[in-house]
Amino acid sequence: MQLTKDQIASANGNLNDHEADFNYLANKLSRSGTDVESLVKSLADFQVAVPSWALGAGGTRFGRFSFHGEPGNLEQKMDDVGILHALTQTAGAVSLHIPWDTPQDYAAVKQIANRNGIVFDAINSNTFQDQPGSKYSYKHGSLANTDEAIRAQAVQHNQEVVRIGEKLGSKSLTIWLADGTSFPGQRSFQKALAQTEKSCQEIYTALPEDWSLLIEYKPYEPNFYSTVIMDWGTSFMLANACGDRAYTLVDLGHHLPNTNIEQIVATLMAKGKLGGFHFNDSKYGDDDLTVGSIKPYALFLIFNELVYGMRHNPENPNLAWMIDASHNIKDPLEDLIQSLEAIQEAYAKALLIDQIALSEAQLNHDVVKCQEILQEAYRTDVRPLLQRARLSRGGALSPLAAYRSLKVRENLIRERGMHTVATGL
Ligand code: LRH
Ligand code: MN
Ligand code: MN
Repeated sequence: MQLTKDQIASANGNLNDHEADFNYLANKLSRSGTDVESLVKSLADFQVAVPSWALGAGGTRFGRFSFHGEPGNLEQKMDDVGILHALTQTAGAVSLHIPWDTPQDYAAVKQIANRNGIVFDAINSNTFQDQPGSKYSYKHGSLANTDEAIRAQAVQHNQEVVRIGEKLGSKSLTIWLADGTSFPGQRSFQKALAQTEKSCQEIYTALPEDWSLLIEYKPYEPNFYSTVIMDWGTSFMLANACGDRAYTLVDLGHHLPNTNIEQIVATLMAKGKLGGFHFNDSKYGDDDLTVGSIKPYALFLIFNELVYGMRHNPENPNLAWMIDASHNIKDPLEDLIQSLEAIQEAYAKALLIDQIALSEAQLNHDVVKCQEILQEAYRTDVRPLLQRARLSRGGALSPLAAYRSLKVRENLIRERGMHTVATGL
């Protein structure tokens, strides 16, 4: 199924209320010196990759519940990203996980992507599960395994993933390792780190020249005593050991409680080493909940640092933005629409921060003013700006309302059936 611009325009209906809301906000912001036109353009240009594994009702490792009309193959997943992009005009990229979503028919997959204006962003390898047909098991690790043959198999898998990505036009490989231990004494920390560094270097040196390597970290889970790439510092060290085109990837859920993620973002960007971002939200750990559902203010503070870094750290590359959220109780497309909206909202609010006034207040040690400046931006209802950005590209005034009024899920069920189970996670 594909949504046409006409269908979306008809779902949008009369835009008079939007015009009034937008004009009110635009006048107010203009009076305080904001260039509203360029702000709307920044929002319209901001694209986030949808992970192929979030399109089915995947959910948690404890249970999967079949969802109606969910995609059964990669082509159908690409169709779903097309629907999301048509509505939101923000989901112009997809991030594949291999082998969960290894293309069978490259031409068909590329054709769907082109038709929907979608590009292939960072591609993800998977050495945290045993793959059918593989000679060795990753039970005791992959890139950090004590056994050279197992490490070589894991390196080769990553190289294979790059070859797949090359056929699609991806330009970066994301690695996330489950390697670690669940009990003290199980493994030498130093040897595991050294093996991981060597394996990462092997992957990095085989990369095409215009590719980059994104190294994701996570403090615990699935191992519960130690994880080899446990934090941003370890990832940063490994990226430096690889070379200029290796970077750290921050997944919002991969931190110990109360970690100051915005400061990590600032530190990495100052060193030109923040390469990618996985958005989600959490209450406890790596909960992978809808972006902005639990801690929207924290997300805003993170975006404040991202905006600052994008303006002041030209040596930092353009970031690979991706959603990494999945659970099993919402319609996955509605959930992704909510995540995309939350990301845009946090970005818009961060763009509204009066940076000149903020640095002046910082120099004057006016702590109260500093907080007021941040919260003035945060308290602004930016939704009319998001609407304007979407409308400027032919998207929906309200993607969620349009999704429901156009009966997208009902149509997908008609096409694909009631009892469907997505591939992947
Ligand atoms: C690990 C992770 C990583 C994987 C994805 C499925 O927790 O965040 O990015 O590739 O989940
Ligand atoms: Mn992740
Ligand atoms: Mn995760």
